[in-house]
Amino acid sequence: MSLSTSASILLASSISKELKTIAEKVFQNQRITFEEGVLLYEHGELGYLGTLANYVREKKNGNFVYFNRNFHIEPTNICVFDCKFCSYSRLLKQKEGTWEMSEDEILEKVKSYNGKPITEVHIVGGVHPKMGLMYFANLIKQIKDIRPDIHVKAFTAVELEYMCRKAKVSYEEGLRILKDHGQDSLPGGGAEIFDEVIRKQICEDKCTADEWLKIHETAHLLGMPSNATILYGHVESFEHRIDHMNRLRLLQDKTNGFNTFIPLKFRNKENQMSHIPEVSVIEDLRNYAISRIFLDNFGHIKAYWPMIGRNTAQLSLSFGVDDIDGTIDDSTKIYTMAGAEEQNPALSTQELVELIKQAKRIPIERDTLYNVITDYSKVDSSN
Ligand code: V47
Ligand code: SF4
Repeated sequence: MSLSTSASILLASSISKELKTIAEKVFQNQRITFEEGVLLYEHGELGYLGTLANYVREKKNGNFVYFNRNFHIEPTNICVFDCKFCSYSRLLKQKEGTWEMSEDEILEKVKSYNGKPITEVHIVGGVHPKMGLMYFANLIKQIKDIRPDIHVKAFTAVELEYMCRKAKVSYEEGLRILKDHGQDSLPGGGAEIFDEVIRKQICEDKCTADEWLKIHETAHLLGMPSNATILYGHVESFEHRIDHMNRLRLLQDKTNGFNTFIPLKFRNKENQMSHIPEVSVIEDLRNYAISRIFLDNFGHIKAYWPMIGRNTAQLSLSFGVDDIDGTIDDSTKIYTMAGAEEQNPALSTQELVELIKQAKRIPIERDTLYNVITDYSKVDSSN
């Protein structure tokens, strides 16, 4: 046997020993370290990762898969920032391809859902230089006047940082104003990759990682829960993905204010990073699984089905995912413009329920805070 063959056998056996140690830790409900997270990315094969992630997923969420009935409002795609991965935003001075909804159009859209059992409106968009904190606070108040029952999940930390800076208020003051006007929680966008070097390469002019984390921490302290995302599969390394999740895990230890973690796969259509190939479905599934294993203090892992498509969303339910977002009603353009699987994302509740049942899981319609609205194991699905 040559020296290099025996060295690689030794290496392989030490890696398999480490993978065995990680498996033991997971089955004993112990937290894995940064280095172990990286090792999972480097050496964990799909079946092994799926087994571990499914163990964690079933311990936390049994056989349930959550979804909600929601729609999106994207008030504008005009944005002062220039994220290299963004296919959706346009500068104010650009004439083509921009949209700006008027206040009346936004309120009409909300009214169009009157009588429909929608529980959440998700409001995000470009960072428009002329739409400020008080404009949005009053908008939310009017939305709540129309639909007092609806949960308003609005504004990424990127939008909030800009609004607070322009209005010359602290994050706490800004968030308090929005909360008093009816905002209930924050979506998870704008996190991208926290590592400062990568952030500079892909979105250098928007809020920093520390600002993103501070805004979410402040929201949690004010009683506004939030989500967290990661944008993966571009120029980042496995270390950067684990570093990102580690910063979230530390904040969650402190506040317990995150509801769910949403891995977002980089899509490469018509943006400044279009030369970067997209990662495979196998890598998507590995990434969901490692997120589930690493983020031991997050209740839920969400697969955003309009982006990865309904087939991969179904598969992800065996790799740590317990939430597939909502009905959406064809109300978002962020992903369709970036080349997502679903070009007109809308699923009826019945279709979502069927999709989950086909994966042999129990569909649960939830509200934004994961209170159960309907447990479909107790409902005749022909209804
Ligand atoms: O921050 C932009 C991402 C995010 C691309 O909280 C892209 O429930 C892939 O955060 N390829 C905004 N991703 C959307 C978001 C979100 C979505 C669904 C649910 C929730 C939630 C939050 O979209 C941005 C950015 O990371 N994004 N361009 C692209 N080319
Ligand atoms: Fe603007 Fe958001 Fe697009 Fe960045 S990702 S350019 S902040 S709309």
